[in-house]
Amino acid sequence: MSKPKVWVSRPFFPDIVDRLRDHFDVRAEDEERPYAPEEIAERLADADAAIVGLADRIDATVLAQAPRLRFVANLGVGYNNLDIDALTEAGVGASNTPDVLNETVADYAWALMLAAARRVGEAERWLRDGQWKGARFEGWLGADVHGKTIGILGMGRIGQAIARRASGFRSPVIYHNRSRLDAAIERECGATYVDKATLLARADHLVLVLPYTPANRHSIGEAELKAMKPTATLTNIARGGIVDDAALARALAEGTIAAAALDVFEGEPQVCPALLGLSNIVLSPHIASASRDTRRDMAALAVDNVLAAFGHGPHAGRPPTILNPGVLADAS
Ligand code: 8YV
Repeated sequence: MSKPKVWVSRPFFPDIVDRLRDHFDVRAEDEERPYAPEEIAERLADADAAIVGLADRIDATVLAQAPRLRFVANLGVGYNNLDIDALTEAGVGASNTPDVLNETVADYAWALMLAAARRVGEAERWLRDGQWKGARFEGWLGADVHGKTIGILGMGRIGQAIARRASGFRSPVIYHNRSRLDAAIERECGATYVDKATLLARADHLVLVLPYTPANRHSIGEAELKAMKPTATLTNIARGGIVDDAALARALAEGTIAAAALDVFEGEPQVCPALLGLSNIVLSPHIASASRDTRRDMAALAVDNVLAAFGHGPHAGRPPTILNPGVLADAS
């Protein structure tokens, strides 16, 4: 009997992809690029499973052309590229990669927050540019992070990991989230719940960790930036589109807030040109989860989900991080 087919939409750790080969006929791309919907549909036409990334949109139109598809594993915790309702409707299971990246992403949120506050990127560019001619006692003044109020918008598991790190900096943490955390978790993270207006007004360093939904688009725009302290920094490691990038560029140019750091952009890999011209912003190409160990863990989790969905591996029959488990119940 021929093996089921799995499409792997980007190259990653060959030893991890190889774990699929005993059970699947693997079609793995050897180039990482965004695929047009027609290209995805063409690749899924005879696929039973797929491992995709955030640039690969799987929606009802694609699914209508993928009659054999039973499972899609997303290489990321955020899954706004997947239409979960359409997948469920089509009887296709879907998984993401939660938890394995929490600590790595939290480390990076602090790296960006510190870099924005202490002007690391700007100072490095200046030095490399040969401009360091002598010391200036009053040069390069940035903002402290220790002892300052850290604000977190979106308090899931990554937000909580960011909050826990604040105790070493003796920084109080305030947060806002759709739903308030249990008191025990608040205590463990040292975080105090506030409404969004208070969060914006009181945070010295605001970090965004919201999942992307259409309702969250431009959660931080002109009005929210104006509500922040002029000395504050803003860090976005969540999703492009949560911040109105054009409004942020204006706010940074006009001194509405002091500095920002973005790892994600609306329409990435395109970056709002107005941001590129500013010195008081740190920009990185969506790398918050990119430590060697964590990217391997994410890849392994995606592979485990696919294997499990087809009855293989230690989780046979129970994909460990399935997003729509009802699909399996319906299939059994
Ligand atoms: C990406 C992320 O998955 O997990 C997420 O939601 O945004 C990242 O970890 C990563 O950039 C791989 O595309």
